[in-house]
Amino acid sequence: MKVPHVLAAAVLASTILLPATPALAGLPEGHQPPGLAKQDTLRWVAPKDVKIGTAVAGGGHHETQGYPDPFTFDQEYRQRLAAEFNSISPENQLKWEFVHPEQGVYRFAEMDAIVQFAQENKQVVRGHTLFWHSQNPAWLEQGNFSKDELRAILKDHIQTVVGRYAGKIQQWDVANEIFNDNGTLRTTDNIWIRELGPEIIADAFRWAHEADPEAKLFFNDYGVEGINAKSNAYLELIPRLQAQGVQVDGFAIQGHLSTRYGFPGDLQANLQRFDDLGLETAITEIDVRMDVPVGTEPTAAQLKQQAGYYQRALEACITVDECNSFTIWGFTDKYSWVPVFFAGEGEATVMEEDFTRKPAYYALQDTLESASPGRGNR
Ligand code: 9MR
Repeated sequence: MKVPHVLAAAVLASTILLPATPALAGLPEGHQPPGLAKQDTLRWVAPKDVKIGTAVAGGGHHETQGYPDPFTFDQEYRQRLAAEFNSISPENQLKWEFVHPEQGVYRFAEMDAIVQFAQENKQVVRGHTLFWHSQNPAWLEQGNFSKDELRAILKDHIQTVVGRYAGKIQQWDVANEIFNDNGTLRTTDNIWIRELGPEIIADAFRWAHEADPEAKLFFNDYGVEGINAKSNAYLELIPRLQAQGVQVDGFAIQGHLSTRYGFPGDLQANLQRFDDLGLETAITEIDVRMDVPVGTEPTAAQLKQQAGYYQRALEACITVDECNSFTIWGFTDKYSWVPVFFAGEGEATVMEEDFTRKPAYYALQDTLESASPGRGNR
């Protein structure tokens, strides 16, 4: 479907963060500002029902490490964020330590700015995350609260945060990484499960649903790409919660991959078995890291292997009916979390630090385009 000219002009205007002036609206179709190839961006070539997303860099990879918040100042970053994607996820800005830094004190400015950006650029937002063992503030983890107090703290947090963005967040990673690799619940490091028992998981979903009945509520985890003990645990848990009347809409697979390991060839079959339960599925944090010793560049073979992984993951998602959201965990190596966490590894995203598109970018673009030839989606 050809995108109507008026619509194209409006999107172009918001994409480059300029006011929609009559002059801009009157540009001939196909006219693009230098450096912004509007028509071949990922969101423009994606099938209509597929959201193509990225994490919005920011919030810091380590509390102890100086790290700029590119969303606030990097204009090229912002332009590409708007031009390429129709779904965005806060990388850190909604995690407890950022949004709830002191007891009873919420800091919403960063997330408000992301939500506003999404609205201006006609993007949906994935909320990440409400219930996790990591990136919790010290006041919470070391607070020695009673069970009743903890329950009230969690309820207040979920209702306040979900309620604030009701109608503005499409999907929530309500619970993140609740299982160990062997499929047992994280009863030690997850404060909620440890202190309040597994039943609290259902309550988290109930409170989120009450605060925004329209939002789609997900479990999200890593290491669940294939069929294994951890993904089996979700396959067993979700229908059990639903049978209790708890609203769970989807299962999300993060997808932090490495070229050191083979591609998880059973990804599609795994997504499909959740789809068969009537659930939505999503890929929420994909990146594909590789070995790049300091002072070296990735080889063409490495980049090709990486592109293949991105492509196969996207194909798996597109093939499964209700897998309609595919998010990369950052789109430029300039701000990727990977080198900070994995010494000697990096290059995990689809663009170089200077935003040059890598083979992985083109693999995504081709896959989206061939999934729905000629259909414009913004
Ligand atoms: O990308 C995030 C990085 O900036 C943080 O320092 C890190 C701390 O845990 O979290 C990263 O994002 C994680 C996400 O929230 C959950 N899945 C794993 C991601 C990569 O660690």
